[in-house]
Amino acid sequence: MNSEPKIKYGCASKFGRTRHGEAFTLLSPGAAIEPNADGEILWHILNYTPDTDASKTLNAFRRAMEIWQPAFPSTIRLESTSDVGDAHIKLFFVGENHPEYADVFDGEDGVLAYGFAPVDDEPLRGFILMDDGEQWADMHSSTTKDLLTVFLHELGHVFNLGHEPRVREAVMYPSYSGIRHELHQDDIEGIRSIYGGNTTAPNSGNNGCLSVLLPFLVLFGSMG
Ligand SMILES: [Ca+2]
Ligand SMILES: [Ca+2]
Ligand SMILES: [Zn+2]
Repeated sequence: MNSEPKIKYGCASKFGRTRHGEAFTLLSPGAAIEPNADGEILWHILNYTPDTDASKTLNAFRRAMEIWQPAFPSTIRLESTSDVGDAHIKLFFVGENHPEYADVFDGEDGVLAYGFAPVDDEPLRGFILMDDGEQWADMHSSTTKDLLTVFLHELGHVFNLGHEPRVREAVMYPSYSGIRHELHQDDIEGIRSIYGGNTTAPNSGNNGCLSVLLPFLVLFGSMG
């Protein structure tokens, strides 16, 4: 069975096939989130989906950080902040009544979310945009998408990981097919190649998905 998956995380269709036998891909080689002076990479939730209790979204995002944390060196800690101005990573649900919703998202299924690489010339670096045309929940079902699974994947992009179409168990596999709550060694090696630790050399992807979201620059420009 080789049918093309119908439900994708953002960016999937923009990535060319990578060569066989190489490791994880990076969105923008050399790019990384620069921790603050205390060694922290800080996250902040800008809004919540109406689909479920805010506490469930908060818990899922916090859990996603806890799952990624061991891939980082002990000198870097993923922590929350109440000050959006200090945040490296920002979560935003784009609702269907958002003025530019239809330019970016597509309602239920299709694209689920976008995560933006930490490149200097990307004004949305650090943002995770979630399609609220999906029905979000803290579980996967025939009618709901699992928040934690999608958070894990989009955080990979925010950290600068690209897609890994050759490793079906990887968080960075391009399509969503239900619960995936554990990092694969390929995901861990990708993070170590960026933030420290021994690993094999990556090959490069590209960050071509970003141009799709240029309309959002206007809307987020005042958020600092
Ligand atoms: Ca969608
Ligand atoms: Ca929704
Ligand atoms: Zn993706």
